[in-house]
Amino acid sequence: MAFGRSSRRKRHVDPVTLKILVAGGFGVGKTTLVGAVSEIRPLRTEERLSEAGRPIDDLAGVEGKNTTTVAMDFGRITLREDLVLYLFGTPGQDRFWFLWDELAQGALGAVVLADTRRLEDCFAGIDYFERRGIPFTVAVNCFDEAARYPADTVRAALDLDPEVPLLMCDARVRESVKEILVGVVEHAMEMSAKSRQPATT
Ligand SMILES: Nc1nc2c(ncn2[C@@H]2O[C@H](COP(=O)(O)OP(=O)(O)OP(=O)(O)O)[C@@H](O)[C@H]2O)c(=O)[nH]1
Ligand SMILES: [Mg+2]
Repeated sequence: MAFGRSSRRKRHVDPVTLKILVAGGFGVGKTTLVGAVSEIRPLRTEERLSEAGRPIDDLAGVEGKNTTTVAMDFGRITLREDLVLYLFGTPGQDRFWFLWDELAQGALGAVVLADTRRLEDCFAGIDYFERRGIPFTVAVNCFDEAARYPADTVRAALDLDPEVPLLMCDARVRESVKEILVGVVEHAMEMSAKSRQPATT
């Protein structure tokens, strides 16, 4: 009897854990995105934006913002019972660039968040992942106040390679963020399958 029972019991499978970076310019919604999907209380390293930082911290579009990430955000989401993502949100300001190489180690892929009001702020993130061959997708965080543009217009403005997916999202909404994360995992898998195929030329 005992044998029969245990054979019916579901076998425990250790989930695959993948590391995903969430990058993008200052105030684009990285901390918000990690907080929206994380099933653990996200670790945040927020500091108050001070009067002293005012000349450097351009708040146009996010005037209500009074904190900024100074090291990273960390969160976790179980996409499927056998697939867990660890999310690392990067600091958005240029003065924290020195942290990026640490954060990027072992990353399977990345999401570059973009705000159409300050598209140029995500160029540095895109360049970074392109140069290191880390698969990434671009997610436009559709702020209520920002004008909407067709995906192709944004792609052209960013000069994205055709294979890089571009999606629209609301960083505050769990389901919307989940879609973005599934997208980046799928894209990274495709890229890795492609790189294993023998060259055809
Ligand atoms: N309306 C709207 N507001 C948002 C959205 N995403 C984020 N916000 C707000 O925008 C501000 C910036 O969000 P954060 O998540 O702190 O941005 P961040 O990219 O982590 O910023 P840094 O770490 O300073 O680079 C916050 O006040 C959020 O509440 C969005 O999709 N729509
Ligand atoms: Mg942040």
